[in-house]
Amino acid sequence: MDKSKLQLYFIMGTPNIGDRDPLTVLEGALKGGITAFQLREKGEGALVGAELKELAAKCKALCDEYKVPFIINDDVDLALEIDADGVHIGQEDGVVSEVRSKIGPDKILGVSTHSVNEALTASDAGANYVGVGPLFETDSKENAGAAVGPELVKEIVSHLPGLCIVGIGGITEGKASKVIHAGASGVAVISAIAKAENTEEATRNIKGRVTLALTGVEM
Ligand code: 3NM
Repeated sequence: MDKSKLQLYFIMGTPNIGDRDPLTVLEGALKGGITAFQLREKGEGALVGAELKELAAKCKALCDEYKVPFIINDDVDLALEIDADGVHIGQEDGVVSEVRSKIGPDKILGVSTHSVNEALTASDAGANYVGVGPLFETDSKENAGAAVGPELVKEIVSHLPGLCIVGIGGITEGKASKVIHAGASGVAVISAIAKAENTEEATRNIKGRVTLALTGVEM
């Protein structure tokens, strides 16, 4: 896949944003320069059924306006129904090769991984990119496990140099460049954008750090 689409990958669901409007938060992030978006409705109060479908369709329309890929977490059927650009699954959410067969060759398929072996298996089974984490401590995912640090990204890159990797878990503006320097194509964040007071500004600041780290011109 086009690695540049992973530079700043925003993940959000309604449980991450309190009583704010998800489309307002998403639009702020799009204006600030996110390069991909994943709708992840998980946890207490998460939308399901018709409400989830309605929100997903609206998020897709907004992402389309900004030409940013729209990815759905876990729900392969919903992704197909609303013609999302891709799906992201965890280790427990299905067999990667089966999901690939179901969505066809053109949609983006991302897989959460936590070791070199998992990354290799996902890549062989047809993943376009892998998420690697949690790199730092995070409150956004239940049972995320212990922070593994950017070293795991480095290790996976050394074994699988061609693989698109996005670092995830506790990434903030201050930590983004460490993740890129470890060899990731980009950073995936929930809180650093979803919980920011000014969504657009926070997004722009993280994007700036990522871009500088990728071009190697930071001081
Ligand atoms: N997956 P925040 S960590 C959704 O390690 C998710 O696979 C992770 O949220 C993994 O940016 C995580 O707020 C939560 O830490 C990321």
